Amino acid sequence: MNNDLKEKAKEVLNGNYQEGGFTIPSKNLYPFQWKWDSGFIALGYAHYDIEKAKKEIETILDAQWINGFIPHIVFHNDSDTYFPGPNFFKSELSPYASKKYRSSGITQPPVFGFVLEKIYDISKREKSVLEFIERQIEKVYLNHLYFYRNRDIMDEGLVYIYHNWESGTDNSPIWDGIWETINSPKYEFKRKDTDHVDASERPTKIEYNNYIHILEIAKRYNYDDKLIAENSPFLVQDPLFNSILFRSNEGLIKLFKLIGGHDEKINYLEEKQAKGIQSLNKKLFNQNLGAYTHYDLRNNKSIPLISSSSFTPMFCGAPDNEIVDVITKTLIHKFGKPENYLCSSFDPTNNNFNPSKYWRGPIWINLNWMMYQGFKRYGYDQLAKRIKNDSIELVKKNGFYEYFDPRKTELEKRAYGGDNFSWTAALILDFILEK
Ligand code: 2M8
Repeated sequence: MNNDLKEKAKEVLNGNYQEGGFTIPSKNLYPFQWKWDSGFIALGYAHYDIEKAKKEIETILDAQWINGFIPHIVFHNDSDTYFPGPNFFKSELSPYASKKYRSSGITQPPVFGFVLEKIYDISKREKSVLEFIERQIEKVYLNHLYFYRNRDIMDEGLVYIYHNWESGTDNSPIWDGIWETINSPKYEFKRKDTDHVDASERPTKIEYNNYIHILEIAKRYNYDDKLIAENSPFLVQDPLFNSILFRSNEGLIKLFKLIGGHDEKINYLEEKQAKGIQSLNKKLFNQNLGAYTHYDLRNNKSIPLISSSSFTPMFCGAPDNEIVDVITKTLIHKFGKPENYLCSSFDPTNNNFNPSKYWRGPIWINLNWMMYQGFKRYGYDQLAKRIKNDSIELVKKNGFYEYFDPRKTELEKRAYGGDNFSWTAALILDFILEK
């Protein structure tokens, strides 16, 4: 029944594959390799072309810095269709930066631990895939070490992000209050995203100015983590970012056990994991809202807003059954009205919800995929199925777009952003082909 969709998904991925052995998220709009995109993309390839899956992971990990950091964009190639590019980021400012590739100086969620685990399962535990994992896993472990050594300044097992682009949920209303605390000077720059996508579907000019401002601060400190932690006006503990880190810890622990001989690393990760989950439940679970929320470390207060990130701790198994019951009710009550597809990226009952603007409301297939995994993990099969079916239906009706309108009513347009978007294709493939 879904054969057509499957073939089209492969076409999208193959069409975005580049000669250098990596895959761009979408033509023109995102012409380089992005960190968390590449993880989801590799997972999609694993279903029909394991060599491409391996290559995708190899090329992103090859750009790792010597301190374990993995940048959010790797500039393997030149392109003038994106801003900010390599000449803006100037990764060479950091003494740790890769000498081989230019890159950004911010990161994105650490997806590779769980991606390697999934790829191994998809390959039906093939020996050559485990051998490949053995060759790559140290780099992924080093990336986790980087986070614990540099981004867990309170020693809580929770790591911070210092830029909204690090969260992956770029212009979420979650950050609005932080922007109000920052008085960014006006920068001269030429955006390129609105050459490709209608401005109404993208962040505003004022928001972009703030994004640039935080990057300028990081550059002023040569991307030094300690100085950034002391000086950046944006310092947040994100439930999504941390849940992905924890789910990837799980993947690494499982794979290290399979490989054998890595007891010290396993112990280290298990210790961090236990501490992190405890802190996540204590610090980021908001009993009044019935959801996990972000914590603003710079201003020392929690941000009382609900987004799709609020439900992702289920993906890493953090909440107990009581909390799961509470957050599921919140999801159904606020996001799950019958007239909406699941799941909006931001609380539809909040005044700042916008169903067509990027991370301020539309549905994203990667968030749906993580939530699906989370609900399945806790045995909420009906809800998991609804999320999966909604995702497939949206793509079937509208194409492999970047994000989708949650409203089921008649609309002139309900799919937005980049077309032929790689992670949409990759994760729809996984939805259709998962065992
Ligand atoms: C979007 O972010 C980039 C900056 O990293 C942008 O708007 O230019 C986000 O959706 C992010 O999560 C994603 O990884 C990236 C590429 O798909 O695009």
